Amino acid sequence: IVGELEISELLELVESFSRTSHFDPYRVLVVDDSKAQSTFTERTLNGAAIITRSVNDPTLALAQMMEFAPDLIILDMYMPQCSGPELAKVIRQSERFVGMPIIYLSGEEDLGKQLNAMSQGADDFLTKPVMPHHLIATVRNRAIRARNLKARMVRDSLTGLYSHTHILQLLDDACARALKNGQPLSFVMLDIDHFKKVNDTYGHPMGDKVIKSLALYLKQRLRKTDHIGRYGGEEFALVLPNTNAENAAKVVDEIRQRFSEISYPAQPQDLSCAFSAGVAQFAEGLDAMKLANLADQALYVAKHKGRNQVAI
Ligand code: GH3
Ligand code: MG
Ligand code: MG
Ligand code: MG
Repeated sequence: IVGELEISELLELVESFSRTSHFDPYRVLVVDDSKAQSTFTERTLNGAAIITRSVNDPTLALAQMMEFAPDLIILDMYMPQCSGPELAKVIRQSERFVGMPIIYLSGEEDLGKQLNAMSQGADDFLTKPVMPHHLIATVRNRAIRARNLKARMVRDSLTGLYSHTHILQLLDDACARALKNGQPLSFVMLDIDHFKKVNDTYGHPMGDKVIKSLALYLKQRLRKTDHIGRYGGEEFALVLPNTNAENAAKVVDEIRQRFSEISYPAQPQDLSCAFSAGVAQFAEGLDAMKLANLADQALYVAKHKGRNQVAI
């Protein structure tokens, strides 16, 4: 399709893609050893259309965070298995949860103890009994800011694709899943050929347009279950679940062919670009970093063999 679209139409499509966002209700994990307290907290938040889950054993909190993917955590301070501050400290050690808001909800009224608990990486301290609208307002304010921040970290602002860090995290998750279910998984690194020359000849804004249009084409062409990242300047990374290296190379080569046929209107003459790609398939004993290295090595081979091609 892209071959027949004018670049201006393409960019309009890019804009409309980034404008459509659907609101997901906030998700809150409630960690409290008292079932009565967590039920009360959950009911209050559910009344404000906030989705909740509770764990009464704090040692299960991390596993629930991975599974439930909350926007925010409400934490009790005193629990028999592990205290709130201890749990907060562990949560903060995981790179995945560095930005996760943690709010204490506790009967502790001693300001010194409250501040001490906060110093382990929490954002707020609410004392029981809390007014429902106070709880709801605190959760909403924290959650909206955390989401905005996360969206900025997860997505690349030029293309709307996943950021370098996030695509590697998705690859990490995909490796774990592939190991468990035995399905094939491929990782692809893709790099636009002679891109420096594009910038030098046509200017940086034209370079940006090429990057955006390739991003859009990848989004249009790949499956919903595939993940697309902007790995670096003119480098992209693809996580393709349920796909072996051979099939991945086939799809990427098709995309390569179509992309190389696009003619961008420009002076002194229209511009066409190409990319090279390297494909690597997941196998036991590999992890995200090793797989990325293999794809990078394959990309290097494709470049060396003359560019505008895909290598495994
Ligand atoms: P090769 O075929 O070996 O990949 O050659 P190349 O010129 O593409 O390789 P190199 O990685 O040396 O150059 C990439 C260039 O991409 C350098 C940089 O100026 C440009 N670039 C990186 N990010 C952006 C961006 O966001 N926008 C634009 N317009 N250019 C970018
Ligand atoms: Mg308690
Ligand atoms: Mg490069
Ligand atoms: Mg390049």
